[in-house]
Amino acid sequence: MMFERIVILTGAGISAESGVDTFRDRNGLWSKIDYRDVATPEGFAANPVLVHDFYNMRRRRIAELEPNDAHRALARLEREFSGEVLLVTQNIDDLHERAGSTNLIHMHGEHLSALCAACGVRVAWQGDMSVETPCPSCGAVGHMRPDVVWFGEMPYQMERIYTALRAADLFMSIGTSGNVYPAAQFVQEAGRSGAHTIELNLEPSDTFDDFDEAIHGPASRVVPSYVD
Ligand code: BJW
Repeated sequence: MMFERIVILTGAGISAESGVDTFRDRNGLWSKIDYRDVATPEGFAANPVLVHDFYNMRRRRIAELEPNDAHRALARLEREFSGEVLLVTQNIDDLHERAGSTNLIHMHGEHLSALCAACGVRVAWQGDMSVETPCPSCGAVGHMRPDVVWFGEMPYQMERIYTALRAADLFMSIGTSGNVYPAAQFVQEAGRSGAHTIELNLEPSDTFDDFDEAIHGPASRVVPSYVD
């Protein structure tokens, strides 16, 4: 099949073989900590220290990790493909960028970015954050938070994503359980507009039935083999 416009959705599974924790696997993050405590605005309001600790720990861990063959295969695809490739990741890690992808949307935010809840500014962020961290823009104290999208919040760049999904002729979903909306609906949106849809995941996801085709196995094997 010849394709011209590809949209790729990635989730935690693509980074699992690099050492990043997934969320809903047996030993995933949500088996160790209640998502309501660390991934909702209400959790942050109730216990910001816990939430900062959770993200500081993950920010430090991700800095030690490297992209794997699946990240590299997608960067290669973007570089060598004659049409358009848009990569939409739910991941907050920067492993796609470090592998070389450039046309990339972090729909659930980024671990290397901070958001000031007082003035709305988003700033690049490297080190730990705490309730005492002042906002570098407005100076307010106690309002800095990780620039990530929690449950109940609107993911980033939805208009651009839906426009690309409607124009796509191939939609690939890689390493995501299909549990979280609106990302879980992207396959239907792309399929309705005529795209061929394929799932590449360790196991059938919750939205497996919505795809035209599926290849199951570890991302570092199935992604390079499909893309190259
Ligand atoms: C491998 C592998 C290997 C392992 N190789 N594969 C109905 C409609 C619309 C919304 C809702 C709805 N019902 C409920 C909602 C609201 C809610 C929601 O979805 N709740 C569900 C629990 C039901 N959604 C929201 O609140 C979202 N906002 C929203 O909907 O706004 C309104 C809106 C409406 C309509 C249009 C637009 C907007 C916001 C969701 C925010 C999610 N935030 C988190 C945290 C981000 C920051 C952080 O990282 O801490 O995002 S939660 C977490 O889940 C994180 C992930 O990005 C996200 C998805 O997880 P992912 O990536 O799929 O990971 P896992 O662990 O679930 O799956 C890993 C997969 O990989 C597994 O299948 C493995 O098998 C596989 N795997 N190893 C290949 N080696």
